[in-house]
Amino acid sequence: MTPDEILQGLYDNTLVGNGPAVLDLTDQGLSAGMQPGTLLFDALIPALEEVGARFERGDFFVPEMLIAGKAMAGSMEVLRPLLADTGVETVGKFVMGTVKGDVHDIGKNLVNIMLEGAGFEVIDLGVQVAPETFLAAIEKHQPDIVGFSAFLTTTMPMFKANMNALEKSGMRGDVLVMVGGAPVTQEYADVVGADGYAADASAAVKKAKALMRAKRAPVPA
Ligand code: B12
Repeated sequence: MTPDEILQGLYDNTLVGNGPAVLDLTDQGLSAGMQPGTLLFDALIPALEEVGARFERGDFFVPEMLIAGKAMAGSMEVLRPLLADTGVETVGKFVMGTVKGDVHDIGKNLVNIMLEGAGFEVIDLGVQVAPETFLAAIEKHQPDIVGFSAFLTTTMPMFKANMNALEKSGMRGDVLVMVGGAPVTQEYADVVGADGYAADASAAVKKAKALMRAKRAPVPA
């Protein structure tokens, strides 16, 4: 197979969520001497972007997003350490977790996969993440953005608890905050003082990228 055929195959198979083929083509590409960054930026990320676009148009639904994301995640397991070695610059660093009291993680994981697909380094703290755990992770990893996910009306108030903890720690100014989850709305995000909200994984990536652009090129005062 030529490098172009490998890239096309990676793109096509990621789009349809054919995990074993994606993994096989990743191995073939690397064995043929292709750069991990080429496989990521010229095939996997464009495929996930297309998945996001199809989802927005209503041509793809959550299951298609999940299987495409999973297919890419398999390849990322192989590529991640190699990318770290070659020093490919990430778009930004994102710490993500489902808030305390909440075990829903399917939506969060989908956002993580799409963020990784877009070139973010994602540190996933898992579920039932207490405010102090978020704080410790922010201190340790110094992320650009922290994401809080909640799927229950009873756990959404943890956003405010996390924000208060951030303020109290003095780190609020160092990190942007994004919130999301099935019951969360833009209005609720505004009330808790988050910097960004998104209703789905594709919109989350767009918002995160926009926040990074604003951060890197702040409007002069
Ligand atoms: C699967 C599921 C479960 C699974 C979770 C498995 C898992 N590993 O996640 C299990 C069975 C464990 C579960 C348990 C419970 N669940 Co439940 N669950 C669901 C269900 C059916 C699907 C949720 C889901 O994963 N959707 C798929 C994803 C992809 O959803 P999504 O919203 O589109 O995700 C996107 C956005 O939210 C956004 N997003 C998500 N996180 C973030 C974060 C950031 C930063 C950003 C920017 C964006 C973002 O991007 C995502 C990807 O596109 C929903 C019903 C529903 N239709 O939502 C109920 C639901 C959420 N559960 C509900 C309830 C009540 C419970 C329980 C309390 C039931 C019980 N009595 O035990 C427990 C609570 C457990 C706990 N303490 O957390 C209620 C919540 C009602 C409410 N408003 O509070 C729901 C709505 C069902 C209902 N209609 O009653 N549940």
